[in-house]
Amino acid sequence: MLKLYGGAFSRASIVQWYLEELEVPYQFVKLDMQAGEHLQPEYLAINPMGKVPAIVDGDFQLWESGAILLYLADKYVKAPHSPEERAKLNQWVLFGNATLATGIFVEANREREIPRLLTPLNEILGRQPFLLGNEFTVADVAVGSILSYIPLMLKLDLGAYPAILNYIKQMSERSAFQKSIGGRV
Ligand SMILES: N[C@@H](CCC(=O)N[C@@H](CS)C(=O)NCC(=O)O)C(=O)O
Repeated sequence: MLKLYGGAFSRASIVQWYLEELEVPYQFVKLDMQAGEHLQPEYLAINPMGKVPAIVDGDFQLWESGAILLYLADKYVKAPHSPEERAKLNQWVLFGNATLATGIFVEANREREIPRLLTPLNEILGRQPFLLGNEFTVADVAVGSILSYIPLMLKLDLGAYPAILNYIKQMSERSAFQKSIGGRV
C-alpha cells in the first residue's frame, strides 16, 4: 500500500486530501517532527532534504508535495490529457506551491502579494466553480489547500475576495477535505 509520510500539521495533509479524493488506499506514517524523526537516517533515505511530505509507492519514492500531487494525477486520473492540458495542471500546482504559498506564508511578502494574487484569483473563481472550469482537478487541491490554510492559520480578512471565500467554503465541505486538512485542525 502507498505510504504517505508527514507530520501532525504539515503539507502532508495536502497530499492526503488528494489521496482521499482519488480513493487511493494509503497508510499515513506520522513522524514525530518535534522529536526530529524527519531528520533521522531512516526518513532521510526517503527524502534526503528532511522535509515532509514524501511517499513510497512500491519501489518508488517521491518528495515535494506538488510533484506528488502531479504523480498521483498522472497515475490515477484516467482522463486523457494533452500536453497543453497537463501544462495547465503543472502551472496551477507550481503556482500554489511556490508563488501563492510564499506570497501568503512569508510575512514580509504578504502585504504586497495578497492583493496582487488574490484579485485575479477572485475574478477567475467568480466566473467558474473550479480553477480549470467546471471540473475539480489536482489544481484545486494545490491551490485550494493553500487558500484554505488562510482562515485556518492566519485569520486574515478575506472579505474583499467573496469568490475566494465561497471557494474555500466549497472545498472545505468536500468529504475528502474533511478527512484530511479539515480533520487535522
Ligand atoms: N515545498 C515543500 C515544502 C516542504 C516543507 O517545508 N515541509 C515542512 C512541513 S510543512 C517540513 O518538513 N519542515 C521540517 C523542517 O524544515 O525541518 C513541499 O511542498 O513539499
